[in-house]
Amino acid sequence: MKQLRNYVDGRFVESDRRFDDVNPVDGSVVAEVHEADRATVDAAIAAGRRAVDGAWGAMRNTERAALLYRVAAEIERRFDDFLAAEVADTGKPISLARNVDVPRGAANFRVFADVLKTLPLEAFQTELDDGAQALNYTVRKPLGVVGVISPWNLPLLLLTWKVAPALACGNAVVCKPSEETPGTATLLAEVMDTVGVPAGAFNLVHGFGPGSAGEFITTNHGIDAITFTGESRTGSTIMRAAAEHVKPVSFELGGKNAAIIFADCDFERTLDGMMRALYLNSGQVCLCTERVFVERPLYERFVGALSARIATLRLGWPSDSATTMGPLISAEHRDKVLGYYALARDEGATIVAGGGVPEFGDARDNGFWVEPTVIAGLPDDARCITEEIFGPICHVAPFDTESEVIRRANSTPYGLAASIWTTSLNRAHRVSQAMKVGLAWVNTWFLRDLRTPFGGSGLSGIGREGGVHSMNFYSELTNVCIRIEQEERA
Ligand code: NAD
Ligand code: 6OD
Repeated sequence: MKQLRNYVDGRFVESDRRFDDVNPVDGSVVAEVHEADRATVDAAIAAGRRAVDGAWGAMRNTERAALLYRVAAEIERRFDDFLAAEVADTGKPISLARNVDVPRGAANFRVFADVLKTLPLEAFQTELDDGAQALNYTVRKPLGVVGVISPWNLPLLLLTWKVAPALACGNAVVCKPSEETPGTATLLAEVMDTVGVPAGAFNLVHGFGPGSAGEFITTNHGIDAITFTGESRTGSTIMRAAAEHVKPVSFELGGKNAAIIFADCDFERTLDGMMRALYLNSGQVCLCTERVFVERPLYERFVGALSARIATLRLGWPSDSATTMGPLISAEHRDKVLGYYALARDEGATIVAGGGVPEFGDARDNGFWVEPTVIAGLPDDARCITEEIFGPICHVAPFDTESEVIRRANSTPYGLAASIWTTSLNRAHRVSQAMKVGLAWVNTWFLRDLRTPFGGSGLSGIGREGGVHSMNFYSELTNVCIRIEQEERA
């Protein structure tokens, strides 16, 4: 059986406690994972501290950027290994991992190396009342040892999205990937080892959240900051742990994202876009849409066309290039999503499409599959409309006016993403700016430029990452203020 080990202070470390890494396609075991105990996590944090105080901390920006480019190149050289590991852990279609997950794993390192090389210092010239001047300039220093805790839905993409800028800023990292998807993180440790990232700068510990590696990271006083992607409830627990020593946190959390479709939209493009926004990665993307509002004149046509398109989704083996949808990540998550399918019926929804479990007549019946689903007819305060489900399900509802739909779309404690579909330029600007979200897309969805701010408000998170925003989170800024006399003293 393949063994996935921890990586601490530049060495792969075993553990007596092991757990299974399960393939959600058919429930088979992919690998045995070595769970880090508290001593291993403490050792990783101590190694991180030594790295920041030692060779890693002393490294010049240009050298650090060069190392990050080498990480990107090595991920690309081992592209097929990363692809196989990501697909085995998640069951996602190989086409998706090939086009999104693995390329973004490499791109995250390249982009933040670029940002590091081009980031200017901030400076202000201050004129004083007595005629003298002051020159203020700001220098960046690492925060220290950063705990990186990531989820299972886009495992490599989301881990590297935080590891790359944290390393670019000269921090050491102690990473804990989701227990569901430890594969690509372990390969990343191999990459760090191969390209010569100094011992202790990158550490990887495997395990669970409470009572395991996740909690051991967040409660260790040697951690200087925590960056986390996952459920809002977990973010709240981590925030409590971080509060004791007032550690900075960056949180990318859940969403209950709305799409607003106006009657003047480009219908076919909107339908294409919505199929991605609803069912990419089986709806397991924090940005996915779960609430669709359609302007009334278009409502029946849109619902009919959406149902017809859902029937063309191909639930299949990940290796089949025709497959367009995979399983959910785990039995537990499948049961949660099916619980919402049942709740939708209890709340009085009309099941427009799906709503069940597919049958394959082969090993996939041991996996964690659900049908892509559309529901309708629920009031805005129904639980299926207000709670994040994180599966291939959406609710469609008609609306009559722009102000009405803005109010309804914004009436959620989450604030991550929205998409607006219209050909009216004025409406596009008006409505997207009125959305209480961190990310508003117009006539597109999940189109990313890694220099832009990414994050959410409310239950969807704290802070923004991306480009300079990441560099600001992962750096400690020191302002240097120098008084400059205007006259030479005799
Ligand atoms: P999760 O919160 O259950 O787990 C995320 C990570 O936190 C895992 O590594 C887990 O082991 C760890 N963890 C759990 N409890 C912990 C604790 N008490 N202390 C420390 N670590 C702990 O989330 P998930 O189920 O893996 O991911 C799905 C969720 O993530 C969804 O809610 C989704 O919306 C959200 N998400 C948000 C974004 C974003 O950018 N906003 C991106 C991806 C996923
Ligand atoms: O594209 C990104 O940088 C990013 N953080 C995506 C998050 C997707 C959520 O599942």
